[in-house]
Amino acid sequence: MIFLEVLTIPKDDAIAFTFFTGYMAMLAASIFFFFERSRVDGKWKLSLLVSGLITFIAAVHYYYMRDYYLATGENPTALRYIDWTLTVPLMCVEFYLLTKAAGAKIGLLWKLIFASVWMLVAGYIGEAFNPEGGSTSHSVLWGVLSTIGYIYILYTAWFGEVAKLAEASNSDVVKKGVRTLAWFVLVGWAIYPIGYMCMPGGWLNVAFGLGSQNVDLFYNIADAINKIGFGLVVYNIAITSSENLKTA
Ligand SMILES: *C/C=C(C)/C=C/C=C(C)/C=C/C1=C(C)CCCC1(C)C
Repeated sequence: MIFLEVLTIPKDDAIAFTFFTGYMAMLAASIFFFFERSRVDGKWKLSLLVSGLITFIAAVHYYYMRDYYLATGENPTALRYIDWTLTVPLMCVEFYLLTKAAGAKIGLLWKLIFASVWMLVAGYIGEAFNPEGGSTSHSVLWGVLSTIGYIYILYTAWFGEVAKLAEASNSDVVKKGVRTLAWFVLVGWAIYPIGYMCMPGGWLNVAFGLGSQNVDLFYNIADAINKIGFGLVVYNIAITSSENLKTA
């Protein structure tokens, strides 16, 4: 007899639950962004396409991460970082597209992409090469190196080039929108290091006994907030300024 093993969610597994809802939410958001493209003014279509690509790339990775997690009970670290290495630079593209009308140069985009790749490569080394049983010094060293990239992006969004260009923009919608995205980077992105510190040897793991399964719990919640929320802010900017155009 052949038994086909069907993977289902155990009733008490909150992390599996967030993997499944995360997958569905990312997929639904992508369909929404792709369809809504037809309703916005031409200059916003690329921004909405990028919003949809961010959630779509995440949806595909969630599809695999869900199954990986159910089958092994482990953190899908490689899939997670492949997802982020594609989607975080696309979020940098969103900042660039929003500030382009105010004079943003392509160099700004490259600096943001470099900082995000730095942040993610260091984070990956921290997680994937954490010695068996967990090492605090390893996790702290790579966590701190990663944070340098994060702070650079944070600084650029709040006080640096992105903030200055948005301030100089003649559109109030863009000004307010970029400020909202900067809040996402400050508050929403800060959830990731919390998840990181739950790995074996990480500060929260050592100090409060938070198990390594919490890494995925924090990452899944943060991804939903940041990828879908970020996209909705961009959508809101696009639809509001398209409507302003129509009524003007
Ligand atoms: C859609 C995915 C996003 C927006 C991912 C963002 C990821 C981060 C901001 C990760 C940051 C990290 C640190 C600041 C230090 C510890 C290692 C990381 C990679 C978790």
